[in-house]
Amino acid sequence: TRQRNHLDKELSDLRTVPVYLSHREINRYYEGFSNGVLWPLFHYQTDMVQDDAWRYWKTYVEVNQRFAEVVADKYQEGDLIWVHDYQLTLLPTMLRRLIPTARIGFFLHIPFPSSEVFRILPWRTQILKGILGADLIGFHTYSYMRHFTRSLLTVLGVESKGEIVSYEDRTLILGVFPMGVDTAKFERLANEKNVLERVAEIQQECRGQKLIIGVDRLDYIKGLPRRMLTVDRLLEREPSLRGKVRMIQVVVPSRTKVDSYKQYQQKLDELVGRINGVHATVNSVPIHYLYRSVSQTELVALYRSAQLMLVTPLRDGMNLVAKEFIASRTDEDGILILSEFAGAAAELREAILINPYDIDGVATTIKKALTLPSEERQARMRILRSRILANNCYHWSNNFIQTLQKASRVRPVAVQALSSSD
Ligand code: ADQ
Repeated sequence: TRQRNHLDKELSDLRTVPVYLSHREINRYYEGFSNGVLWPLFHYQTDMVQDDAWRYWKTYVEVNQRFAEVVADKYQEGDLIWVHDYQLTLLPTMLRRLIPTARIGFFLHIPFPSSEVFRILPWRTQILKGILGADLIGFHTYSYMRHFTRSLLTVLGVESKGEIVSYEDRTLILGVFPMGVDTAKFERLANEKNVLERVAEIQQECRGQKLIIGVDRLDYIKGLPRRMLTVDRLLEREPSLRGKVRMIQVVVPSRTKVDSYKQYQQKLDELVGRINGVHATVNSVPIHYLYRSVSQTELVALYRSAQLMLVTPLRDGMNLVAKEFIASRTDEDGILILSEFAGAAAELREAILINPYDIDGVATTIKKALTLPSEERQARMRILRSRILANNCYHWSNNFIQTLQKASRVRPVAVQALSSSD
């Protein structure tokens, strides 16, 4: 109790109200249903969906209800409510019941899958109805939004007109809000003296080797084994590159209690060991694998030091690492190889887009990219930079909030006018 009181006080100083969960709830609601069912399904990893999902559903509902009660208790007339992500899909409608006039926004940080994949979910109806309690529903890309409207139609029979959905007696707006990063912060860090010193140090340690980097949370959606196999294939096909390229892969431990993550980590460890065993020379190993979180300084120094960054998720809602890399390249150099299955690919067309499943093809792309002339590297980086600088994380949140303010003012009459004009 003493610990909890202390925590309550600290959170209240941050104007934050906690919702406490028991071990059992964390197990079933968070690890079981959210991360063991919704996460893999929404990322098209259907084999990873836990087959005992039905054991967890009840707790998922209960915890969403608890959040609803806590929010309703704190709610004051005129507040805007912004619900985030797949752990809280039922919350918008639960809140709508408790506070019918509330202005509620919902943003999904992960992909919304094709309706053919979404309808695998036994609770597809409840989840869609849960989200529909919001006035504004936001996604990272147009294609996620289209998948959502298609699911509304096939699962619920609810039609949408462009970005407008009429559901029961209400009108909702859908919107695309590609999330950005704090570009000013990364630019500032990238030019700091200690970061530049660290860049020089890293480059010296590389002794003229081309540096390729990867930075990811440990997750099976990030495509890490295939990425390692791509490096393997590159060195197998081009033995002359052995000792000439160095890959630094930083992996941040995550969801370490979930079994599928533990197995994945083991698989990755073994793979890196094998590849290094095969391609190492007396004085260099190809893959430097760091299984830990690194400081912001070190992260930006890595972004700045690399010739090439590999962002190759099998699916990813957006992928902010790709944008942080671009924001850090104040030198307007560096190449980004980006999976076409990351939400970021919809905006970052000047990156080199690849299919992460095509291991041999990506190996060829890396080889070519490493010899790209500097004018082309810079031309691509300049456009990428202008694009992400214009859409940073502050722009993202302001845009969502302003649209929510407008969306929650839309009444059926106004909607009639809107829909007849499109
Ligand atoms: P994540 O899957 O966590 O986010 P991502 O968007 O890449 O993935 O963000 C990861 C964050 O962690 C970045 O800010 C990065 O700097 C930091 N990070 C990663 N590796 C690190 C390391 N080794 N050391 C220190 N920091 C590290 C989810 C979705 C994404 C979506 C975001 C935001 O899965 O697709 O982009 O939400 O909506």
